[in-house]
Amino acid sequence: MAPTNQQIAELFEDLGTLLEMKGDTIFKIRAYQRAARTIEQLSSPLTHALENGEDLTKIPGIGKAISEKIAEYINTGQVSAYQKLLEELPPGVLDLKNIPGIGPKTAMAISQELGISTVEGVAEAAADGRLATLPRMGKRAAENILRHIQAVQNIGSRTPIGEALPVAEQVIAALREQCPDIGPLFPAGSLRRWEETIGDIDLIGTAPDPESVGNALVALPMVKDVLVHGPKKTSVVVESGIQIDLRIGEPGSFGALLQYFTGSQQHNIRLRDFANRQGLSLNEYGITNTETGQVEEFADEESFYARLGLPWMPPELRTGLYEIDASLEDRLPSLVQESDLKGDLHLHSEWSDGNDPIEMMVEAAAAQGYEYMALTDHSAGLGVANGLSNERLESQIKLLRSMQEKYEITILCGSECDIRASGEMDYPDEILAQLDVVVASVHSAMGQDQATMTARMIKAMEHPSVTIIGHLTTRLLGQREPVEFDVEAVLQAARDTGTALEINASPERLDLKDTHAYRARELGVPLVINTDSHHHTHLNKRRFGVAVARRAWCRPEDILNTLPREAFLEFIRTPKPQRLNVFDKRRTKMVAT
Ligand code: DGT
Ligand code: CA
Ligand code: CA
Ligand code: ZN
Repeated sequence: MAPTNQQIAELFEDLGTLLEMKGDTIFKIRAYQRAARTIEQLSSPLTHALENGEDLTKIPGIGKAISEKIAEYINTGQVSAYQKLLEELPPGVLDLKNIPGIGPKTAMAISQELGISTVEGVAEAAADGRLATLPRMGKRAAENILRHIQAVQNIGSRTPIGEALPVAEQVIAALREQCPDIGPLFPAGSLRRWEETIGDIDLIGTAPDPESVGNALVALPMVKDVLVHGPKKTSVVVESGIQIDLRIGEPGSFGALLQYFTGSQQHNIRLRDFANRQGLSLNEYGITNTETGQVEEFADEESFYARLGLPWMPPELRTGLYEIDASLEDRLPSLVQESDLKGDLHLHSEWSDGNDPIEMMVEAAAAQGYEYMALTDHSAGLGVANGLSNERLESQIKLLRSMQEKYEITILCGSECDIRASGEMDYPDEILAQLDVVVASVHSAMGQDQATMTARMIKAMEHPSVTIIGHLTTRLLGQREPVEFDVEAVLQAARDTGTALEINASPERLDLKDTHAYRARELGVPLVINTDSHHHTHLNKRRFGVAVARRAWCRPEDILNTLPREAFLEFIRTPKPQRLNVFDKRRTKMVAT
């Protein structure tokens, strides 16, 4: 089989890692990493480009050497430079490097000094104390590595939403193509509720010929296994290993079907109790009067809920916790939407570890219809991320200020500045003071104990120039556990210092997660939805961040970057913590209307 772009991108990512292990030059490592990013984003397969005789070096970031390796991979199924590196290095060392908390050097040390070549082996060595004896490791770091390995095992067969949603969209598009007369066809279940991980994808729809849709599903090229193929339900497993349950019902009872399979199970149980008390019972076909046995059907969810005396509830709220009581008391929030966002305050360019030139990122933000954006390349503390020295940051500020006249969108000068292990910032105060927006993030020393990490975060928030804390917990879904800290103390400090907290929309982070964002909102912490884009197409990922905010019951006025330009500028120009007044003013006003 010809390799997919994804596989080619992974090969270059691995090549970069192997070179890093060998201690090769940063320049060469970065070239491979950037090629990997570019290839991942290409809209058409490289195999086709090669067949058509296209010149791959025309693609930005792909030079002659890389283009030859792509051709070699496609033509022979392997790349000799890669094979050679693999042979030079101890077996399994790449797998070890993929464990969070283990960098290239540690991976080398583990395989050379402990003779370990598997993830399971590392877990054992972490548990029995051998891992802690390695140089620069220690007990605490070893424990953290064990936690990360367990995080991967715990996610088990659940799929992060960032992977599941595109699969669902692809299947829906393919089914529509095969059966043009299909009616509504939506994701239901956890995907419609925007849970951060998805057990399986549920698709619910109607069609004049329901069986034809099930037949079309089992015949899709991406389908690897058929579990159920019946008149009411079809279940398949697609290539990526995700299960898809498809149910096609009657248009007249579509509301009950969609409602039932949207769940959550807990919401349905609460709703059923609520209905039972009215002498009604619920199922996926409709609402039954328990006395007469008469079944009422509902074409949409609104009429279904209305029959129970309830308003329609956004799926993100259907957890079975508070939403039914809130709706009875008319307290359902009107939730923030993508179109409410007026800016993105966390964007990277090729000046640090982003893929694209500054202009491209500015234009991508403008294309979203934003009124403002902040460019926030990394500070110098990060070696491979190509962070900006004081001098490079100052010249970037000059450049951005000079670019402004060409654009309608307000370009804010920013930085994603490392919070050092001590809680100090990675740039001197006088440099930070020149910036409009400072996103302060933890990228190192993630294994600190809870008290140290809490103090570190609070110290960063007390800095007058820090606008936002980026991806607070640093977790990577299913890959890296969050850092340990006192969540309540940190959220309270955010409010006290007037520091905003980021909801990082990047689907591998989703950090803050929904429950943290919920509490932050209650405390009156300004929340910002940022994409942390490293590529101009990543700005579209905001939908995942908006979903977290919605699951946290956030209205537009709870989200700082829904403020119109003038108000947002007033916010950042007012010193902390008084700037909270700008945020609060709008919150009370909008609550009243
Ligand atoms: P998942 O797939 O684990 O991420 O979570 P869901 O919520 O998508 O669960 P799934 O796929 O098993 O079922 C979809 C929905 O169907 C679920 O949210 C509620 C409804 N449902 C399924 N089985 C039951 C059940 O036994 N009782 C009730 N009340 N509802 C059910
Ligand atoms: Ca499901
Ligand atoms: Ca299911
Ligand atoms: Zn970051």
